[in-house]
Amino acid sequence: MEPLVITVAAVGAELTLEQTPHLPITPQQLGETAALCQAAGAAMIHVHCREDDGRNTSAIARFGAALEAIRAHSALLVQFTTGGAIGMTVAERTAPLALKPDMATLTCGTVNFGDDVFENSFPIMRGILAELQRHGVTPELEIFDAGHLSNAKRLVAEGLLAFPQHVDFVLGVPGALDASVRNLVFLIDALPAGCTWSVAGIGRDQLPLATVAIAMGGHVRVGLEDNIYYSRGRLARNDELVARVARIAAELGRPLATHERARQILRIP
Ligand code: KMH
Ligand code: ZN
Repeated sequence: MEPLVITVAAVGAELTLEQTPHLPITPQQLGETAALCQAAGAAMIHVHCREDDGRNTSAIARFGAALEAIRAHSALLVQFTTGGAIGMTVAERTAPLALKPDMATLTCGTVNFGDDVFENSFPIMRGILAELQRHGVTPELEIFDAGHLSNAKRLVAEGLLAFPQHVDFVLGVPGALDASVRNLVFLIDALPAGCTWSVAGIGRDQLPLATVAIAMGGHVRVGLEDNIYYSRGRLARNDELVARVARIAAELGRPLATHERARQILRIP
């Protein structure tokens, strides 16, 4: 089986320090987290940025400082969010792409997100895709719901995207597709030939879906953005979540991808 690419989604846009003290808020903390997660077995970091007071930001200066700190402390591939936070404009969501990270997300459809709506209409997706292409940044297609894969296929039919792509199934968001093995298998079966995939289970579904992905030859995203607990009632650190996936992979005989190997697997030029 192909080596396992572990991505750490370290902070997200919504969590607060009241929920967990382990969030990397500053660029320096993101850099230190990157170093710890690389040592634990990660090959890529998914990046959102915060101001010092914890508020989400799309400021290019903050993403630039984060990129510099991550690269100073680690060799991890750097994947920027273009999902940002609820309510952000396409211009805000895509501004950091000018820094040319290794990869960036493209959420492939609108979805309920708790009590909010995470809006990704076709004009929004086309706008983000145009910016990804303008800056030569490789997309990771984020699939929160079954119809999102159909939307990605429509973008391909429009000539805006070509398969194969790397796809991340984000399962278990309140308001989107449940994080079941049955749903994961259904989605994998609907993938165009040659696509690679990873899974990001939300909350308590993170660990079982990661384990299934290791066994099936997929890849794994873990981290506080998706799940803040190590076990019931016990808050996690990002590197502990990565280390646990690495240990399970070792038990199952699945080697880990280095950042160089991950670049090949994810088709990052
Ligand atoms: N914060 C969510 C609304 C992504 O990073 O691409 C969107 C999100 C997705 O986190
Ligand atoms: Zn994110």
